[in-house]
Amino acid sequence: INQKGCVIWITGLSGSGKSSLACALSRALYNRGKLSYILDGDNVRHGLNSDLSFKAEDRAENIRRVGEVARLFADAGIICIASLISPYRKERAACRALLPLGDFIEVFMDVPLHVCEARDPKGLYKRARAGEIKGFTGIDDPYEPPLDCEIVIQNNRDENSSLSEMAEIVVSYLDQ
Ligand code: GGZ
Repeated sequence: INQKGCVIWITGLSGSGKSSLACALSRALYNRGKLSYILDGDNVRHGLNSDLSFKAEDRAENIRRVGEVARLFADAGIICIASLISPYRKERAACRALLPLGDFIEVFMDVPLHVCEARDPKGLYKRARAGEIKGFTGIDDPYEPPLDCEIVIQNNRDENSSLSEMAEIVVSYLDQ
């Protein structure tokens, strides 16, 4: 296999497009003959992390476990794409610290809350505003945006940047 493993860590609010970018990125890498694997928060929470809730300590554990699994993938030479809200800087930094310098690429989906809320693909923001979901990120639970990540993506899909263009931003970063 002609590739080196690494972790691409996509963080951002619910509805910011993390999962969509992860899929587009995986496709773009496949087209270049690169093997990747997606660890998506929403999916992993159905299996490996099905015992975890959304309270702070469980989110921290969710992130920790995904970080450890991502490291295993990277060790195996696979490009691991982790897409989780991962709202806390401390836990993201701990995941970064598991990898050799340069092998953890943090991507911030920089989408304003009001845009995510207007999209609301699963109606979760509506339910959070109605008080039916407690501790929803961005509404009544914190999100700490990265201060110095490798890539910032402004994802206002309707305006300019298409999914494949966003994926290309990450792919060209990896090419360097
Ligand atoms: C945030 C929640 C919550 C609460 C359910 N807060 O957009 P989605 O729906 O499909 O993805 C979100 C997913 C978040 O899981 P993560 O593992 O990425 O979160 S974290 O990194 O903070 O552990 C959202 C849904 O689960 N969801 N309840 N209270 N998102």
